[in-house]
Amino acid sequence: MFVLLFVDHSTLIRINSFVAIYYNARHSFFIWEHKTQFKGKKGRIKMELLYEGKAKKIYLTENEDEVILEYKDSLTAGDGAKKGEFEEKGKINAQVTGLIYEYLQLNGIDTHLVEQISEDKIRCTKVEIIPLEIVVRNIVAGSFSRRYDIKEGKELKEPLVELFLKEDALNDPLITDDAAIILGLITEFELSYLKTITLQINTLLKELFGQMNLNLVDYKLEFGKTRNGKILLADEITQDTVRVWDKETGEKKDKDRFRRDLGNVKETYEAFLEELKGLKQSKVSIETITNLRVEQKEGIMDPVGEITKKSLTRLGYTYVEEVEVGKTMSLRTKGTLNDQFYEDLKKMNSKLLSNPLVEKTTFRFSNK
Ligand code: ADP
Ligand code: AIR
Ligand code: ASP
Repeated sequence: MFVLLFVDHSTLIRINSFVAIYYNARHSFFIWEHKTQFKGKKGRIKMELLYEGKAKKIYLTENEDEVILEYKDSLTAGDGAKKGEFEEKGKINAQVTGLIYEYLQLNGIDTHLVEQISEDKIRCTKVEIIPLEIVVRNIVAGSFSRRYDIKEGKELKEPLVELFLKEDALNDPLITDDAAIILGLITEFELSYLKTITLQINTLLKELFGQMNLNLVDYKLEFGKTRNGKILLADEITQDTVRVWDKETGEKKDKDRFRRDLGNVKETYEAFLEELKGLKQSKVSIETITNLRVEQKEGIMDPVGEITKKSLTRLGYTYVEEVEVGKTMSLRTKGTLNDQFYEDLKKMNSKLLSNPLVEKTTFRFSNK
């Protein structure tokens, strides 16, 4: 104000318009910030919408290694063909996923969960999703029942892992392991890694849902790779992605209530979250089997192989062109398969199990 007393009229107008521009700019900046900021537990987080899917929105944050997944109230079936929604659904599913992923992490499974930042939002490690839906079936239901015309409810001899191509436009078709590998969607190593983890998750989920008096019929998982190539369980585990039936009555307690118009959808989702909240998360004993095959590197002499080949030729098997003699090992270890264990395994291999100068090792995993 003091300065204004000494300026002429035109300068005053100029100053006023600068002040107006400044305030307008600040105002729009405030609106912009308001739209894109979200107040999380640890202060404000800037969010930029990256993708909106059928059930969730993905936001980028200032941390390029993370995303925020916001769970929507929408409900779809048949790859989006049937649509519905109910209030609170997003909040329920975000919390269900949060609780289940915490339990899986407690049991050594690598997941994308960083923290639940509000009832409907989860901060996650950003991954590139492997475009495969990995389905595990314990009991015949859904598309398996229709595909092979087997009555729903039949218990399978062993849990079955099936792969589906994640492509809504094609209705997520079933894909064979070989096709997934040949199409470059996944490597043989990654497939054995993912299938092993997926079946360990089966044991963990059966235990958890068992406490809720529910049978785990089937479920779908998605995995992704971080910028550093680490494989994480991503996406969600909710009533949208599992089938669970009451152990006594067989009543369906999942999205099939919506898919098949069975009613009580919201009540079923709400009750599931309430029960899950009341459970004690415990550690479950799980073992991992690693099969190692150690072979001579390409171009390195394999004297034992040479001698064996010569002996076979002497015995009359002249058509034998080459013999490679490697060694196989099998390790049975406590705990679930995860990145930390794989890093340890590589160290065990280079320190003791093989001679990395002349030998190469392939790892394959299983649960038995
Ligand atoms: P859809 O894409 O099938 O409609 P959603 O509505 O659930 O499914 O959208 C969430 C999308 O986010 C999915 O495509 C899923 O593969 C992807 N996604 C899940 N977790 C992550 C993550 N951590 N990083 C990047 N993308 C993710
Ligand atoms: N699923 C598969 N695609 C999307 C989802 N949510 C889940 C279903 C079911 C399992 O995978 O929720 O638990 C097998 O589904 P289907 O339709 O192949 O029988
Ligand atoms: N997840 C798919 C969808 O949301 C398929 C299904 O659940 O039926 O449409």
